[in-house]
Amino acid sequence: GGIGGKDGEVWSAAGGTWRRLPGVPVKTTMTDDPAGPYRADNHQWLHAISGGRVLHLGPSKQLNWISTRGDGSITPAGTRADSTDAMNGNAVAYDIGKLLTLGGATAYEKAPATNRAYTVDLNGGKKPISARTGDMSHARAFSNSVVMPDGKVAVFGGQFTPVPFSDDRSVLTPEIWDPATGRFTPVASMAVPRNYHSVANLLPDGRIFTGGGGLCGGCTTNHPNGAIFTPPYLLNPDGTERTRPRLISTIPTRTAHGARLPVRTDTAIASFALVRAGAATHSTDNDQRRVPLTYRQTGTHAYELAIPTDPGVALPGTYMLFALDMRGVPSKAALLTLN
Ligand SMILES: [Cu+2]
Repeated sequence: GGIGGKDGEVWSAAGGTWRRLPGVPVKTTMTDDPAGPYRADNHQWLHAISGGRVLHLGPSKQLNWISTRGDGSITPAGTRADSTDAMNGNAVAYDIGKLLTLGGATAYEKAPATNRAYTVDLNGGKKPISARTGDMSHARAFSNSVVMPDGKVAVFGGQFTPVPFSDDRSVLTPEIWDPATGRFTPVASMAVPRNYHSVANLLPDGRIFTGGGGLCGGCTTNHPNGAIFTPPYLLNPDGTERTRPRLISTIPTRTAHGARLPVRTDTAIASFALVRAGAATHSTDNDQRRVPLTYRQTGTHAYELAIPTDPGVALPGTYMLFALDMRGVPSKAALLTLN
């Protein structure tokens, strides 16, 4: 409630209680929005890592390290290369300590969106390393982006100039970003605009749900419906469905950090990945993250997966476990809760 003054707080799962962080004033994290604090503190991109620390990596052009210990603290962590403020853009944790940011605008509404995208890499030490990657074909704000089990990121919807409850200049062509090339490739177009209040989520079968948009009382742009996107990795060139690898052993529904997980499959596997269940709202999804797993082969189509020991790498929560074959085709996922 209210406008401004929303300084940091930490929620404790154990007690169900909130603790204030007087050392984490919201002011440091705001964009330069012409609408002032009503908009400037909105929809922050927050990425939790080890030791109770969080990288605040947007939508303001200024990045910050946040510590949640004691009273908390916040310290500057550079910028996203040549990025301006990118309100209503997306940030996606596509690999361990690696995020893709894209789109957004310098103001919450009625400012032109950007087609630029950036990588932010936390693995190099103290300061995150930001770099410009390929541009999208389309400028977008109010889009949603989803990391897939192979580490590529699919972006859906958005519009050239963000206007809440409007579908003007909607982008109907999704694009897929490849971390290996830094390029975006357009894919099959959507029938329904997905802008303000829309969502996109990876499904346990490796497809992607896109839905919603609008959803105010009497707006003409309400979209109380959804669609399923089938990524190219599930299809042969002629459009028929590819044969998928299968997890054939029973995967436990719960496991712990540092656990070794035996897995049997029906074919040779090239990689395994955990993708954390998303929580998409207002073009922001701080919950989704992809964690590729290290593993060793123990027999024919038999593997032992190493669940990361660090809860800052594999945040507690529910994950989809995918096995990918030599062609990059993912299995259907087993759901696995890490706590
Ligand atoms: Cu809203």
